[in-house]
Amino acid sequence: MSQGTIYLVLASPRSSLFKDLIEYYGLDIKISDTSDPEFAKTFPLKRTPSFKGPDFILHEALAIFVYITSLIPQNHGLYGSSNLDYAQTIKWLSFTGSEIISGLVQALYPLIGNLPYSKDGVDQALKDLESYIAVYETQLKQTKYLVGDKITLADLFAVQSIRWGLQYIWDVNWLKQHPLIDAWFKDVTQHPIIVKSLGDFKPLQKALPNAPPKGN
Ligand SMILES: N[C@@H](CCC(=O)N[C@@H](CS)C(=O)NCC(=O)O)C(=O)O
Repeated sequence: MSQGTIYLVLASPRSSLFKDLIEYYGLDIKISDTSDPEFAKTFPLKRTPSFKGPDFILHEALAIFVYITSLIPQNHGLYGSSNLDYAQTIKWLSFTGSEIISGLVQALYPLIGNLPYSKDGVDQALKDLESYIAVYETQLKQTKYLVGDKITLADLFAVQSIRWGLQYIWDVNWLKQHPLIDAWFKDVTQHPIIVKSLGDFKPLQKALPNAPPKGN
């Protein structure tokens, strides 16, 4: 019996890892998108990711990660190997899904016309993002990965948002200024679960300037 349907916007850093997990572990979950009429009917807020199980629904990326990874039979180590590792993994998933992705939205959307533009607003959002990225960096000075010496779901999810940033507001020069993030990103994106989608990723040579969107 099908394990459910997940609704994703694949370009989004909150959605992209779900497809890789489902395919890598061969889960019987249908991948659908926001054009599916069932999506708007079942999830009136129309936010992704959203999941429809056999007799329940879930929204919130964090909850969907916990549920979907519970369907993977083998001891996959995606949350590390102790209760504390589990808590740390959840901490990083939450931090990435809230602070980092919301920060990226605040910096990027005004540049592409999805939010009203103000130069100061974008500068502030970029500054806020630097302080969030510094939280990853502080951890990566202490441990090879976000939760100790092995890659967990925390890293696999976090690099989705770095990838999104590197398609718009950060570039090769930004990576040079963040050597720990650069090395960690290159390493994590070779992990077997995500290498197919991110292994060949190339960051922008030149990020979008802090300027009103073209056409305005
Ligand atoms: N708190 C939710 C946020 C979900 C969310 O805002 N998703 C974005 C895409 S990344 C979305 O669907 N935006 C469309 C909208 O808000 O209408 C979660 O963690 O999953």
